[in-house]
Amino acid sequence: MNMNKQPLVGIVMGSDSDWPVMRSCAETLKRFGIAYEAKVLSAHRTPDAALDYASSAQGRGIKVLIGAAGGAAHLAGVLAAKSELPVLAVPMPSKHLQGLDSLLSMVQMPGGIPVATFAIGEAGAVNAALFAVSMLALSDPDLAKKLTDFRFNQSEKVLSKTLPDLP
Ligand code: RP5
Repeated sequence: MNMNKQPLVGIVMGSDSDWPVMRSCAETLKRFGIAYEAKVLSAHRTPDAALDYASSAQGRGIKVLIGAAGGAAHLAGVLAAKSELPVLAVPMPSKHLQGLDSLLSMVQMPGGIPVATFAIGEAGAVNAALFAVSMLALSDPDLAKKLTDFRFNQSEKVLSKTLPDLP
């Protein structure tokens, strides 16, 4: 992302095939004006690069890591193993098990190395971004105001819905 700002959130996904889902995570951060970096790194296909990325993230000014992967989805856990930053995990809808495998792989972390796991797919991708916004807003009043406005507008949108009359 080119916002000429220090990236605060690192979005890492196991494959570029995850991007169609994770794009909504990046879009949500962008909507709040949060600079992020998005990368493809795999716990299995590029293990050394994934470990290097995680261990250097905090030193480079990243505040939150978001890891997305599908199938045997170990990426978020691997990031958490090498970084004390908060790690948010987004299970990808996998080809054969619809993401249940991804969800279970991500959520069942051993005690001591936490990963916060979100819903499978796009809702999880958006919510991981919104959760990062909430964390960053704790020390950024302008961002906190944007989040309040976002929630207000979202409620207004829902309340304005009408249902069709029965014929
Ligand atoms: C995981 O394997 C990726 O996160 C992706 O969800 C899944 C399939 O990857 P591709 O075979 O599409 O590259 O590592």
